[in-house]
Amino acid sequence: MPREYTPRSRPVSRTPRTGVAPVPEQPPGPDAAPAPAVPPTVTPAAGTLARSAAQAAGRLLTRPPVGLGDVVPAPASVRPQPAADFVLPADAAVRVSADADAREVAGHLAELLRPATGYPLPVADLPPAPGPLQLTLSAAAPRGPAATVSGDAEGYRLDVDPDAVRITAGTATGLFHGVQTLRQLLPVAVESRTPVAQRWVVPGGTIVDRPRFPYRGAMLDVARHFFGVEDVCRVIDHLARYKLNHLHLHLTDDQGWRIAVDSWPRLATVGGRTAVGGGPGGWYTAADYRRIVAYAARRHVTVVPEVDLPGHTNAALVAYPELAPGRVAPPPYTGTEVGFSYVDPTDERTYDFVADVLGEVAALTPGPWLHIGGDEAYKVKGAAYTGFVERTQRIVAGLGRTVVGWHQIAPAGQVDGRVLQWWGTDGDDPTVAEAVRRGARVILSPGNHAYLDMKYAPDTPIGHDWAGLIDVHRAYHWDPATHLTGVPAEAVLGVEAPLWTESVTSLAEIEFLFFPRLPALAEVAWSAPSTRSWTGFRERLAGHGPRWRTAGIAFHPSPEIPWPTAPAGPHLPDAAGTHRNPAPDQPAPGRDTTTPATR
Ligand code: TNX
Repeated sequence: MPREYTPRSRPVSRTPRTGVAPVPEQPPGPDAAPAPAVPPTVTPAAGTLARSAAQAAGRLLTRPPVGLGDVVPAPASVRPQPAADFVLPADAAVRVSADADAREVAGHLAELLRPATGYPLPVADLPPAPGPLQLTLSAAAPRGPAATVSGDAEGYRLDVDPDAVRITAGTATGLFHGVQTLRQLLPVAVESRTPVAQRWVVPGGTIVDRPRFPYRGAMLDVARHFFGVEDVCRVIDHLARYKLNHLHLHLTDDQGWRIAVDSWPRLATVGGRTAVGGGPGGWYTAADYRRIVAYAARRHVTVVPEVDLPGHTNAALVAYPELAPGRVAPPPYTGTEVGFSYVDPTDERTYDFVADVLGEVAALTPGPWLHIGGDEAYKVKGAAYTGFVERTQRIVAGLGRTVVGWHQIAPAGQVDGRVLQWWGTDGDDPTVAEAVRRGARVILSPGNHAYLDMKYAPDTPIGHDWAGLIDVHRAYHWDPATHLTGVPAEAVLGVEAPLWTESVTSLAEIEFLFFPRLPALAEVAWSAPSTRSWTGFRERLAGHGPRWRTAGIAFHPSPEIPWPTAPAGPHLPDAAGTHRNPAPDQPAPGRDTTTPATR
């Protein structure tokens, strides 16, 4: 069962912006272009007046409940055309360029829309009949940052007029992001799992969009507490919704080893049996892991596997004591201290282990990255540490992959393309700046802005506070391009929001810490500074509360966000202070293991 939360405060009431129709005119979103000039007035005849009054009344009844600018993360450009709204017809097909990846995206759009609309939405190739929903691959489409991550440009263009919604992109990934935008432009009820009688209106106009940074991610620590494949897939859905394109899985730590390795089988079967607080743990078989990778790939999310070395290895040492200094098996560890364990960097057998494990993980992982951890290895100091990291980096390069490591690996020698994941709390790190001068790139995960395991407020019932409290404003209010002294924007690959799970035991708790901060960090990573403002963000984000509620996603009803007044009935926040959908077709979020909670 999800742990009960003590409500911290009630959401601020305000006039509903979503979920109630009709809403006469939406003010343009914060990113909207100025309204077109009003045409000159002439004195009209009575008949003309009557006709235009009737048209105006008709418009009042059909104005969509969402504004074209109400998108998170904020798009690069938004031009509303209030007279050009689109209504999805029940017999619409999704028409798509004849390309296998684009067809997948069209299938994904149809799957998103079918449950709530109840429409059949067949998928068919473009041309011959263009039809009302069109997904087109075009070399002329907006692209976005150079293809530094996956060779994939991610921009898209969305045109909405009364005849059609057209998404155009250079790649299937761009089309996919356009689909996520379209989803947010439809009424809240689009999130329902059962058919809703509703006019499916999309606001007219044009969005042209592209990401600011190519790497936008979140991390899930499946080592402290284990989360099964279904939970991880649901997390991937959350990332995709906000155009995040990397899921970093922290697969190994002192408390548990979570990935089967054929050449060292006891890592999973022995090292996987523990978790923080003494629960049963668990691990992914190769087939489980492939399912996660495939599910992510269909949502244009790349999995970044982390094997944390040389510290954070107690679970591995329990399974294979020959890797331990002195070859003595330590007891299994289910507490929450860090920095005490390490594999012996002076023993050749350690490097067989590292090569075997990384080789198998790489073979299961199509993405370019292998994350080698490197954090908090307090017992492996100086040259022993940098020597270990450099050898491990060479192993990764030999596997044709790019090294990612926590920023502690900065002093080690440079290998091509190396990426440091920075998790410090003050923006001054000369060692990282020096590594950047030697060619390293940086993923920013500042502990005091991006760590989703930090509490929102002193009374947040789960989470840590060693890096400070992180409310939504703190998650939102920083700039990756200027955050670290001596690390220029060109060296910043992107942003990642890590969720460590010492205190997190269920999917509902993951969601409670994700929402609403994950969308805030997604906007930091995706949106150009000129389109971002806290005022605009909190207004746009407010409309997502009802979406999460309808989708059964738990969230923290932060008092910083002007949530619409919850409609009466079952969608009110429950007594536990999180919002969730009680619809019977929703599986109750929760873990499939029964690990007792620890604080
Ligand atoms: C530090 S940040 C860690 C993790 C903990 C986390 C808790 C980093 C690279 N290491 O081992 O889980 O703090 O917030």
